[in-house]
Amino acid sequence: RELRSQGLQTVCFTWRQLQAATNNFDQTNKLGEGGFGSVFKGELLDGTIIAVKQLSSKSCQGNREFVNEIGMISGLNHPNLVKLYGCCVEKDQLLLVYEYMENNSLAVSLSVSFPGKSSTKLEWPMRQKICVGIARGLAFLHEGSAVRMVHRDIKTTNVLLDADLNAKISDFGLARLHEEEHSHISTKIAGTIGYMAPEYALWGQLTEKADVYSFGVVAMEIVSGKNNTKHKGSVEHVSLINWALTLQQSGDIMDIVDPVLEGDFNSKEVVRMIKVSLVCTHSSPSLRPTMSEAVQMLEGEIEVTQ
Ligand code: ACK
Repeated sequence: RELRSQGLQTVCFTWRQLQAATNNFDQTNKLGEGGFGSVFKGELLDGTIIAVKQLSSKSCQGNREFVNEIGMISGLNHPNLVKLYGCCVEKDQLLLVYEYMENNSLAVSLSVSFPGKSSTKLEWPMRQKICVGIARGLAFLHEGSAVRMVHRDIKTTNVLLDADLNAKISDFGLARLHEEEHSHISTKIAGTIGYMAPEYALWGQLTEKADVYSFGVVAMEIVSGKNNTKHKGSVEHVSLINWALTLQQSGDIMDIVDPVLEGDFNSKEVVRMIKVSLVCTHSSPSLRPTMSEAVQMLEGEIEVTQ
């Protein structure tokens, strides 16, 4: 009702349709789970493969995020955003229906060997394409669509890869509308430690530059092959970005690069990606580029200035 009153166009699936599509939410159809609940693979009668996210919590928070997610992305169309097909609110269930993404999340793809590919790891051209894809999706969210928004939870588990390894941003449960000109101060900080911009984590100062910071961390994970969360609190490295900065300052910038990529990349592109990651994670939000500038930097159309 709340969504209809906002005039939103979302396909309402019936419980029966989704039950049939997922073989009654059979465990063998389960793609995985997160704090929100479980995700099931399904097939609609017309052959469309779908992913059904079943929110487990009936708590206020789960409800709010559910309504928020639909409100934020229904009607948004971009090749780098996971498409929401619709939802179902029957039988006390909260279900979101998305396009199916064949190749897991970026977090999984960076950490495990890659089936069906010659290399056991994601090859450099793919990593470059994924990084630019995420940047394009975010640029669209920030500047390209009718509604402008901040995602607030950009991380490698929220980037999914389709059959052709196109990166698509998912999980809009925490997304917020972008506040024009001045920054919005949030009293409730939400997001993921390790990816959160310092000004947001410390003072709740929320602008699109908070996503730019998180993108920079993700870009560093892509180029280094290192898992940001594993670095957290480790004795060796305060954080992935600090570790990279130390290497950059000591003059060994190429030591940042994932060792499995040896000989497999164009070093100019790799250096560019490292620089973009570092400028995006600048401690001062005003010195971070916009996401469309980051796209141009990654593609070599404009220089990274810091
Ligand atoms: O990394 P994964 O394989 O990709 O495991 C997680 C899991 O569900 C919990 O989020 C997977 N997942 C989420 N949305 C989709 C989707 N649209 N298509 C395919 N898998 C998905 C995600």
